[in-house]
Amino acid sequence: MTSTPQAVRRASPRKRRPATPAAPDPSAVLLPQAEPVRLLNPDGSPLPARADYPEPPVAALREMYRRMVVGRRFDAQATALTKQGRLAVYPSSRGQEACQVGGVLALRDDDWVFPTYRESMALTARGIDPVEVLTLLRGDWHCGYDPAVRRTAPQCTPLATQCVHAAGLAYGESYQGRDTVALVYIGDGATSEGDFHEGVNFAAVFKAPVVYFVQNNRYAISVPLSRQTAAPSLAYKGVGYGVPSEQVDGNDPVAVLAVLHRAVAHARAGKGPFLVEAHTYRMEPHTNADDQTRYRDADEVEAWRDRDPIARLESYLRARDVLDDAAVAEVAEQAEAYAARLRERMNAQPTVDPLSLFEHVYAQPTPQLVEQREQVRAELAAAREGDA
Ligand SMILES: Cc1ncc(C[n+]2csc(CCOP(=O)(O)OP(=O)(O)O)c2C)c(N)n1
Ligand SMILES: [Mg+2]
Repeated sequence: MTSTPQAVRRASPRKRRPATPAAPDPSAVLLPQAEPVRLLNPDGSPLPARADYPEPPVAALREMYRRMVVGRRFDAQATALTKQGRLAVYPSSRGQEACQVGGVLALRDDDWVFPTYRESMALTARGIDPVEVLTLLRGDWHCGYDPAVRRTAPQCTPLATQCVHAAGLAYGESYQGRDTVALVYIGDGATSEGDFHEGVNFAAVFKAPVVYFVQNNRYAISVPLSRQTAAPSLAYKGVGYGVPSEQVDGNDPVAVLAVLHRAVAHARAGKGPFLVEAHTYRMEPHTNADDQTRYRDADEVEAWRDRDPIARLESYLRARDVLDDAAVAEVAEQAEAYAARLRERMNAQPTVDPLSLFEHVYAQPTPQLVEQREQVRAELAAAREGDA
């Protein structure tokens, strides 16, 4: 059988067209690395140094250790104050010390912090008076410190609303020619909120210098991460908005600080926002009002004790001979003194003027408020006369 011309053509070797070079994948520079960045093993032994995340200077790590130890003692004291009725509620950040302290250590004093209810430790680590930090949780009507002076927004309870506030503030700062950075603390659960997405999108489009720092502590009250998201990492949420992202071991203090240094430098250089997801764990219940035995096993909590961020940094610094028994004892003493002073001040009954409720609501109070204020004033006067 003779072959057809077509069959002959098929049999002949194909002419190859020169391959078109593949277009570079624009998402490649935005995506986080597949594994969270880690510079220390859980036992504190160092991993090989990396060019992309150079280790922070030893003085910064020693200071981080000090603030983490004081922070943990503050946190334990605040939890005790809820049991004594001195605080209405307290969301503990025990176990999250590397994130709490790393977030503020990576910033300059004139940068802005946008915290949630979970960040009391971060704010005290920033140097804000602990009694002022706890004012809101004591049930007072204001946040205790002056946000403009401390460059720290009030602790935000409505989830994720701080994401849009930070985008607006950071955009305003850069618009006025300042190189201020705003760092947003946000939880894993709150990344499902619309405000998170709106804030990240706005910041990306307008190149606002914001670091969105997600503390993934694996729970939103009783809702575990697996019921929160199907994303492989919360840091993947940046790519859809054109925001570069990274994930880090949130219980490795050295890695947390190294990654945040890079994120802050990126934002400060005018390159827009950066998203960091820190993998960590909340060791205590959501607040003193939560029963964690209803949604997680004690074994799970125990397993995270082996990844304690303070023990990890301490053993690393000891092995490097930059921390010894005397320095550890001195820091522990500072932490005790800090807690004792806080206890003493929180046990003093605050004097609150009920009429102050009417202040700072409107520049010009409405006629209704004036009427109500006068009514309260008259009632207080009558009560004083009754006492006399
Ligand atoms: C808009 C809004 N919805 C619901 C709540 C109730 N709420 C308070 S804390 C919380 C869980 C948040 O979890 P996550 O963001 O992971 O932060 P974490 O408490 O773990 O630090 C919820 C649902 C709220 N405060 N605001
Ligand atoms: Mg959470």
